[in-house]
Amino acid sequence: QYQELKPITVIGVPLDLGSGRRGVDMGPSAIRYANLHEKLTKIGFDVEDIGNLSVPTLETYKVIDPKLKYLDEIVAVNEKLAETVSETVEKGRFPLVLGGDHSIAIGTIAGVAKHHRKLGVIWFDAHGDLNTHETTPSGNIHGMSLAASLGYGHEKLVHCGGYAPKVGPENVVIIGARELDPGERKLIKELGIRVFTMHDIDRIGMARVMEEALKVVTDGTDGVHLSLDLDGLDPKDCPGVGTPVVGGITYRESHLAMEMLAEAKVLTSAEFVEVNPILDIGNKTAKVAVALVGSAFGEIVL
Ligand code: EXY
Ligand code: MN
Ligand code: MN
Ligand code: MN
Repeated sequence: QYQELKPITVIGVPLDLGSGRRGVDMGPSAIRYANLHEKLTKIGFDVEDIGNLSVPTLETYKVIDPKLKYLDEIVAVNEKLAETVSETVEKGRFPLVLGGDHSIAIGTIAGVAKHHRKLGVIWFDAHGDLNTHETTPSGNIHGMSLAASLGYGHEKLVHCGGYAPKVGPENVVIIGARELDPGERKLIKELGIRVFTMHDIDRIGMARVMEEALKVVTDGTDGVHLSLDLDGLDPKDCPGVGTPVVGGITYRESHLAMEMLAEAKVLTSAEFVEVNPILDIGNKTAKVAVALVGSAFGEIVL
């Protein structure tokens, strides 16, 4: 079953503890404000929105380990998210998760992976999110979420949902990378993770990148998760993100990627993360997120 036929459940996760700054906790509201519900119902989907998970705020917690900032709070939210996403899948509904910083991918993927024999993951991001507490330059857990889903990092992150790993490196593809740390480059080499950097996208074009990417995430898998970090797009199109990096994916390239995903009819879960309305201009980034959701769910596939 793919997104074309499934009813959708929207889950908000206003978490900002995984990122170094406030603001992304307002991401879910900004995306709803940009008419997400209307966008999906207009395409013809049955959409329920279960609101936001309850999440602690930055002011009320102190950092215990500077290499794993707010670990316990983030683990608690992700355990709850994994449960909620898993229940959604069990009800035969498509989980559409709104962030919140990218550490929520740990919970989303934990909630989804156990329902699949083998899961593919498309990680659309300027970053690799492949650090662990041993390699992180910031201690921010949003930069560790893909590593944790692959089974690398602090065991409380790796074992979210009570099992590990969630996904194999042979079924992961990163699209849009343009800021990778030494520890991430090492892990990419060791695991042979397919990374399409901005250089690759410039060289071979997004259409070819998506053709290759779709091969990777569907090879032997029975489901594909899209983890879309809005900072994967160029800050000119998406200024309202936690960690902007110049020279990103254009508005049209990102739509082409989503439209090809819709045509492939392989998506079984998705999350849109790192929208920071504080840094945004006229809710532009949230509007892009909603537009991309529309493309990913077949708005223009005739
Ligand atoms: N690689 C840097 C770090 O690990 O701190 C920056 C990570 C940014 C993560 C954002 C969500 O993509
Ligand atoms: Mn409705
Ligand atoms: Mn990210
Ligand atoms: Mn990022």
